Amino acid sequence: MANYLQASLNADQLSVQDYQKEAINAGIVHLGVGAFHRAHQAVYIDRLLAHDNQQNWGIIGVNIRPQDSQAFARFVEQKGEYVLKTMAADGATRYEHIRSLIEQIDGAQAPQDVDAALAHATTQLVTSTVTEGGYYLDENRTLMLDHPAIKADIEGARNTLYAFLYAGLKLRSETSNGAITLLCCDNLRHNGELLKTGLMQFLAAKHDNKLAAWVAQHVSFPCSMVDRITPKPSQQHVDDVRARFGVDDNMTVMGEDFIQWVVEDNFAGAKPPLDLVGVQFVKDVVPFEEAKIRILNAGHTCVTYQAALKGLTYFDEAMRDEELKQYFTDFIEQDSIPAIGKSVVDLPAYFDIIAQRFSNANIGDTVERICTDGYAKFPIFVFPTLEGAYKRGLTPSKTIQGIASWFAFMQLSHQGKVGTPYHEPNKAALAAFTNDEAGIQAFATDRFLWGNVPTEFPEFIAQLTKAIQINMTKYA
Ligand code: CS2
Repeated sequence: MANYLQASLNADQLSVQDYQKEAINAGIVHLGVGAFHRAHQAVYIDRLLAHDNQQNWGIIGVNIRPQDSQAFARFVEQKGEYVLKTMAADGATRYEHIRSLIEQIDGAQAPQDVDAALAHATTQLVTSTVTEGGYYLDENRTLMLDHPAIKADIEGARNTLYAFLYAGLKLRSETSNGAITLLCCDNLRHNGELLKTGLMQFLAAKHDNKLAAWVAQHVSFPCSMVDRITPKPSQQHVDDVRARFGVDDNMTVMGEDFIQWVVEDNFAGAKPPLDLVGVQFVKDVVPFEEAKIRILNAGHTCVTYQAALKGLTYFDEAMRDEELKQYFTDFIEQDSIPAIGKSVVDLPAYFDIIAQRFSNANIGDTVERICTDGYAKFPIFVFPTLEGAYKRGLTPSKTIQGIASWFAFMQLSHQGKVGTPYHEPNKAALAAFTNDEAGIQAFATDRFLWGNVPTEFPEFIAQLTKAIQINMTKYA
């Protein structure tokens, strides 16, 4: 694909970083090569590879899910290369040819190759984007040992990232023995700590004290905040790339022009000097992470179900809907920012930027994408504001409105009355939330979703019940 693209139609419209791919060596293994990775981390690394003496940071892209093997095979055919299109709110667009994923391994087919990559002395860093639900931790940060995927992995299967990390780190401890950094790039609060606690509990369940001791000595788990709105690539986008550059790019991605990555400066392995390409290394990521999760992600989550119930397709349409725009502002100003309290981040300024990004009409981010996976998202994105506000003596009524709209969406979607499809990997967990007294009670007291809030602040139950009734009447 490299040559094809370079010699392609309109090659002058496609920017490419100035390095020879043949001269690049791998230094990073990435687990979960989804659209977000391809539009974010792979782009930073692509830029880094063009700097003097930074040719040892190529990425080995690893697929860990059997259901993604087919799509991954196409990526392998493309030698890991693809076109990224970014779009600014003013309409400016840019096409980039990204080449930093220099090797691909389908872990679902060849798990031992992943182990070898993780064990290799030149591998300094392992990054992961396996979605928020991919870490299998409950509200107490306890690994879900009863979950079928985790259960099977403890017995030697390969379903989750823990099974891959276990086998790879074990081999590493027995061979090259080098220190290594595991950098979680999913939207979880304190994501590095969560990855660490999940992995340590997995090792305990495997009764592998020796490896646990090795990990404690040789591995670091920095936290990081990652950000770029990356819509699902539309058919129109794929067609545009084909027409413009004459290639059938199955892995092309599109995103907004904004990009940010803040990383805790805590590397056990060698550290890629990503500050050369705009990454911020900081001592404490928490304030950045909290701001992003509670304003951007929670903003998305609390608005999106209302947008779906109103029949909107694209998220920027919600920002042009008077009621939803006002709701979003109120949610952030009345609930999110007060619940965060003091921060080194200028929260009102940060909110303004996010409101502008959400209004970008050129990216075509769908309400459907943002509605996906609600059960995993609410506890991470929305719960901290709910709890934080109550703890400060406030009633988080806008947050409750967002939660109630999700409940109404679930019900009406179940009845086939909402146009937006609901993709929910945890559908079984929602089964008890029926539209009656018992169902609403089960929803309002679900510990995975709301932790101790219903017991510590029992008024939440009545307030949510009332909001649900209002939403059900409004949208039915
Ligand atoms: C979104 C995120 O899925 C979601 O709910 O909020 O995918 C969001 O677009 C990214 O985190 C932006 O960095």
